Amino acid sequence: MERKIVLITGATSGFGWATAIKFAEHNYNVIITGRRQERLEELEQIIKNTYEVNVLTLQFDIRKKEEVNSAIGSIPHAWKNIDVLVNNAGLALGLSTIQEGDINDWEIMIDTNIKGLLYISRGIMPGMVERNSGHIINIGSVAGKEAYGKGNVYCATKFAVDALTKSMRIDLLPHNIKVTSICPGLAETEFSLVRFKGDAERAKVPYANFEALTAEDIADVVYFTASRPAHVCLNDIVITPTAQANAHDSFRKPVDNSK
Ligand code: NDP
Ligand code: 8X3
Repeated sequence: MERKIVLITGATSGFGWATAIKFAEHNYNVIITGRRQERLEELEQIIKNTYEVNVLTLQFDIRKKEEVNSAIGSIPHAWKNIDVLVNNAGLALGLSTIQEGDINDWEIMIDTNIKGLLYISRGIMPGMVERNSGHIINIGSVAGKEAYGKGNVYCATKFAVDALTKSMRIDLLPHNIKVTSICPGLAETEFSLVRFKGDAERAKVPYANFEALTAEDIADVVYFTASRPAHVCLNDIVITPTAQANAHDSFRKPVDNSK
């Protein structure tokens, strides 16, 4: 049987990296994308050394529509029938009140998390429509379900992902295309290092005294979602660590300073 094909954006780290490995483990040919070419090559080698599947790397900045279009245009014929698109590339930049927000950070988040997702989806959806088959999995966030203090623009971008997921599901309904959003809570990846612009000490804080989700936890759910029977579409999945109830309420173990 012909192998299925998955395209994962933001596969150079975190959820995307783990998701690429998970789909390869399940015999998918994988298209991995991101800006960091050396990471793409490293992941390609890991997958090829471990699984008997094919890997295609596409290096581009998802904020740049010409780069996205040219990457999509460069996909060889044998790779064109993409079964699953995982819209994962994204980031938060900064954590500050809206009145003190950095406009440049806002633009990068909007360009990546909303416009980037739209650019790649616009390139891939027509093929799915033509084949009357496909699955789009958008990585949202608990931040797209409830706004939290200082989250403002990041939360807004993830609310947009939520709205786009719902809209895609409606518009793609006649074309037999599944659309899912997966909305994680706190997960330990490079996310906080990016949010705090390389400040490793500050990046540790969200995960202190707390068992966060791992990238593999999310990859499991992404694959589970993609592997349901043809007539089943999981619409919206919120997944948090057991110690987190929502975007606001987390339980952190008290620190024992007596030892
Ligand atoms: P990471 O920082 O580990 O990974 C982010 C990925 O996005 C990288 O592969 C990065 O690749 C890619 N990316 C970022 N900007 C661009 C760009 N301009 N062009 C192309 N690719 C880009 O974070 P996570 O794995 O945690 O995050 C993945 C997704 O999950 C994001 O959408 C995030 O908002 C969401 N999320 C994360 C949570 C968490 O707690 N970690 C919780 C809920 C949602 P490169 O830098 O090589 O371009
Ligand atoms: C990432 C989770 O709570 O840091 O989307 O915004 S949170």
